[in-house]
Amino acid sequence: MYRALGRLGGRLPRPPPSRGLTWGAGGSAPHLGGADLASLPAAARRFVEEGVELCRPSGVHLCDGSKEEGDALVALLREQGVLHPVPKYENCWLARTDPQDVARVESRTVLVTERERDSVPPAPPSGEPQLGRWLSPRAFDQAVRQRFPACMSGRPLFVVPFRMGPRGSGLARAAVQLTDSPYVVASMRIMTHVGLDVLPDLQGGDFVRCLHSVGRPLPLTEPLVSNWPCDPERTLIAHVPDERRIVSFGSGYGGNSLLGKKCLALRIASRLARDEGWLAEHMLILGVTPPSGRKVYVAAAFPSACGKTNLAMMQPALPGWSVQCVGDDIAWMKFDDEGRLRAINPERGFFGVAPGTSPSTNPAAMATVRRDTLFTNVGLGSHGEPFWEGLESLLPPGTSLTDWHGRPWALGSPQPCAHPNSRFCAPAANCPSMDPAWEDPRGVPIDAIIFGGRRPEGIPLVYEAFGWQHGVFVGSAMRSEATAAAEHTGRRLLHDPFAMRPFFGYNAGRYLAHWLSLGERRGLCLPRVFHVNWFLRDPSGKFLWPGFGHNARVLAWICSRVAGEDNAKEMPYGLVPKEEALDLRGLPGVSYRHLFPLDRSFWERETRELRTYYQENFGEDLPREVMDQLEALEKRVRKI
Ligand code: GTP
Ligand code: SPV
Ligand code: MN
Repeated sequence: MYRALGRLGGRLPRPPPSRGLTWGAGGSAPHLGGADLASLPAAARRFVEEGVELCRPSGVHLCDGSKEEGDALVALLREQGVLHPVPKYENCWLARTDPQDVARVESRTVLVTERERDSVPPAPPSGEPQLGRWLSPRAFDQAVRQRFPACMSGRPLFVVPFRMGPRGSGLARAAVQLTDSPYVVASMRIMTHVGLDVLPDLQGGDFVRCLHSVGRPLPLTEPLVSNWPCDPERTLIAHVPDERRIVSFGSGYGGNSLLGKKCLALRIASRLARDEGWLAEHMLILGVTPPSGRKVYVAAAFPSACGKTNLAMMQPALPGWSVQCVGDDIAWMKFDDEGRLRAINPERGFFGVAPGTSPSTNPAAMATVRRDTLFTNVGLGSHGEPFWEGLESLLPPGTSLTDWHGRPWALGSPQPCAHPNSRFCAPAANCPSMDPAWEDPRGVPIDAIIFGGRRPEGIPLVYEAFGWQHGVFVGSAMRSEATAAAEHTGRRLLHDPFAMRPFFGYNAGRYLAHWLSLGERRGLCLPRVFHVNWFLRDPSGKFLWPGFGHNARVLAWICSRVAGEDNAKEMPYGLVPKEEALDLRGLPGVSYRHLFPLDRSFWERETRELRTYYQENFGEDLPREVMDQLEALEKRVRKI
């Protein structure tokens, strides 16, 4: 469907060169060096030619992933006024976006399939669809035609060959992103493996095709805001899973534009995973080692801005325990020949929430961002240090501050200094707590899967599911307070099954069926399933649980369950630690009773709302087993 569109742009402005580096029209080559386009395998070259024909860039640069290229990109971005130095840190830079381009835009993110039902369950009777948006191929063609022709005029096109996943892993995937944003290229170089060694993997044509434009051809018809090109009115992030294709227009930030992340590694990959019998999940991966005992790897799904990065990099507040990080956002998992679930992190960097990150909450992240980091929408101190909410105590006396808009800012101002969804983009290799196996092509063996969300009341600190089907139900029933990672506002509770609500690459009902089907397969060693909630609050709004490093206390109980200890008691919603099985020593004011509430009216409300949610959003695509689990829970709640 999309190949035809390439022709709409007319003939190639000039044939790609047979040798040499970058080529450009009328001497406007970006002079960034770069590799010979002729080195591209034929299928990739055709993809580039189609992109050029459609978008009409001023030149083409094939990225080689070299250090020189990185330096040249930074120089270009500084010249364009996009990057500003962060001189107190080493090779660190700050970008400030147009305030209209600060987070993922879920309302403009779509799946394109012939049949609507392949993308989403039947439409809810009222209100907005919650489990993804479908666009017909015809409407998609039209949307592309309205946006892409000549959209890169005056800007160079970067060809970014990249791989997600460690070299040699059966799960790793090759891809090519075409983009007119050097900021995106600089970020992709941190988040994925970019390099010419990916080219051989493109040979068979089996690579994910990613096309991205900020949508601001030159000359500009209106001035940029903060030197940040974007077109919020016409933003569209489209996925064509049948063609392994991603097309993104109008935004230059985060998951909208770093197409390896949510678009490829979750939406496209979840579809591949279903077809091929594996799992692509919005999960961190960590290894936890008890003082004496075997290391346990866990994968945990929390919605955006609910604590994945913090948990993945946690320094345990329990003496003798250690936690090591494999990944902070995405897990690709497959059962091996012995029936063990093995996980890889398809990414090579962190795109982490800045506010709240501090030496006391996440020292590993603070160490990680000291060098080679791109900060976006954080504040800047006059000594050349990045600043955000949570770092107040680090400020040298007399520091003056600039907020994320680049305006003077004073402590105590009503508006935050850093945007709530400001982020750091940093190489994982910088993180002092990376697991020795984080790039192991075989992945790490997963013994437990943890779900969680921001639940101010009713949901206990931790519970274990009764079994696999109940575990799938627990994942499907996840809810969490809205966060700044997308355009939602306020403290509203959103349903977010498996933390995948914005990232399903196909019908969410079939996704649940895929998870259930693993429970039916013979010979698999299924991980135990847990649910955690670090975010219980007292009536005054204060957190009841200290969180962060203290979450190791919960991991310790999870490890004991994996080891087969008999230290749980049954509640209507699942298994909780016996009082003596959860180490709460040294936590004054934290009471077991408050962390494990059991309130019949809460659970009546919760199950009622869940039933309505399932009916309205999944309709007949909800697997029977999930409804059976809800009915069983309703029955247990009636007995409270
Ligand atoms: P995405 O990158 O958007 O997917 O978010 P994430 O899931 O990685 O969340 P992250 O770890 O960045 O945490 C987001 C926010 O939650 C930050 O402001 C943290 O300070 C806060 N947070 C994380 N863990 C805890 C915790 O254990 N307790 C409390 N109270 N806050 C936490
Ligand atoms: C999220 O929203 O879950 C993120 C940020 O990790 S983004 O990469 O923008 O999707
Ligand atoms: Mn994160």
